[in-house]
Amino acid sequence: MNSAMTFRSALAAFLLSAVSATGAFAQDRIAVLTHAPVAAAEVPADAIVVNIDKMKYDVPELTVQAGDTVYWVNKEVMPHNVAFKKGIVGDGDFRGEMLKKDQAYAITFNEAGDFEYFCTPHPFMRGKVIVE
Ligand SMILES: [Cu+2]
Repeated sequence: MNSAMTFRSALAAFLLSAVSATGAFAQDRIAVLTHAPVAAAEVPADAIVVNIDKMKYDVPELTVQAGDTVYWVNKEVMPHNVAFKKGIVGDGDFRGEMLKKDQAYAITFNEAGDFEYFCTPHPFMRGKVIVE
């Protein structure tokens, strides 16, 4: 299975899960294209990207417009993710899948606001997306 097929399979799985509106995707203020990480090579050339390297998010404070999609790309061997505390993106908390080296994770921000996030296993890693 090539990576493009994997991406489409994950997208189909997401669409199915969106119908039931339960679990990790039942968040009010964001949308996650695929809960499974995608290869960094699949990130569009014009994407808004936050790289993760040397135990840091390289753009710790990022400003975007409502409707924009942000891609996080892990550049190092240490696995990282993107997580939000309870109440930030919905009623519950949100924990993105762990990213291995050269894997990406995309979140679309649908509403204006400040969205502070952190890395689940390294809570000293923090960032913020400001949606206008
Ligand atoms: Cu981390």
